[in-house]
Amino acid sequence: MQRIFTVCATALLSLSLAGAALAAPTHLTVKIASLNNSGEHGSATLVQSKAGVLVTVHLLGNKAAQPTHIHAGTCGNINAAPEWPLHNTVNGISKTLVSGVTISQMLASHYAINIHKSLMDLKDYVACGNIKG
Ligand SMILES: [Cu+2]
Repeated sequence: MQRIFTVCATALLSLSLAGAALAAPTHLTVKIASLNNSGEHGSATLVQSKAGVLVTVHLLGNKAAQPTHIHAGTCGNINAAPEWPLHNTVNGISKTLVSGVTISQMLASHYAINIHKSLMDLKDYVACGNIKG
């Protein structure tokens, strides 16, 4: 009886480990909301590959180059220092491969995609989106 229980428990553990591996997200969409009445908003897609996470930001209302980063924290409580730099958003698009990280790792903590008004006005935020599952 004891032996049967042990075998079943091992099988269950294996199943749940396999489930966790399958559940690792390969795609994620992040909603990006306007900040400070900028009128700029949109979304970002995160796609996992072996090389890292391909982050593509689509921002309506953006024209000139705007610094874009992933910061630790949330849009309401963000760490001012960028965690991962992304390419500037220009003509509504920023596309960057963030290497050496997984979507799961990003989701395990709080991170946000943050867009700044300009290089001269880095402290002015125009749009932000929380990376969450
Ligand atoms: Cu930033």
